[in-house]
Amino acid sequence: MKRMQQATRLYGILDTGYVAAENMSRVADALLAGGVGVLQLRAKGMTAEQVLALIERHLPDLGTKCKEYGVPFIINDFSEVALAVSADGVHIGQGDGTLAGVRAVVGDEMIVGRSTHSVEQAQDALAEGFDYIGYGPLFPTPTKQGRPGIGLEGIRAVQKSVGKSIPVFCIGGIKPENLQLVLASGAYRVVIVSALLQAEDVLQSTSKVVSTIQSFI
Ligand code: TZP
Ligand code: MG
Repeated sequence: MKRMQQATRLYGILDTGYVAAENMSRVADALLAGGVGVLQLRAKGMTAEQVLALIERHLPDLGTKCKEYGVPFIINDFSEVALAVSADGVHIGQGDGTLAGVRAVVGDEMIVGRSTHSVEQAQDALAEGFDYIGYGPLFPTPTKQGRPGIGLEGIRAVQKSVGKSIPVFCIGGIKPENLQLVLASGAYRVVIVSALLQAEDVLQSTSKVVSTIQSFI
């Protein structure tokens, strides 16, 4: 498995829809200390310049902290921001262009991930050469408005079709309450956004989720 660690099973997202700028650094620390294996910064509705300013003002040490934890730091949507802050990767959706377009900006070393919503899109992402995929939303979620939940039935088919060559992260509406069900439906890796960011104790919730995931082989 290139670029991503085999052991990485929980992907955390620092999402500006849930965390105020002044709390970002504290919440990032809690996600990292709680045991996320990848950390993405997602700022829907912001421009690249605004995301860069947010990082400079509120998260100047995040890249260094992620390195200390051995956790890849990923920027959602903006290749130029990833390059400017020396992030470890970029994540793009179906409508965000091609892998070649991202590589033209960030070069060959960065991790580049793609959101997928079907077996076909997962296959396409694999063939194109993405380093990992997200698959979802499994359930409808306020974090990704306007998208239907695609259910749990396709998880095994996607994982089978992608094989072991790149990691598949299931996403969308996953919470401590349904995590066992998601794992029992074949998910090996998951992304959890709102349920961790809105937890009373982010560190403790993250580490509980990590324990639950690890108890599932
Ligand atoms: N892509 C598909 S679902 C989703 C994204 C970014 C949001 C997942 O957030 P949550 O809060 O864990 O449902
Ligand atoms: Mg996008």
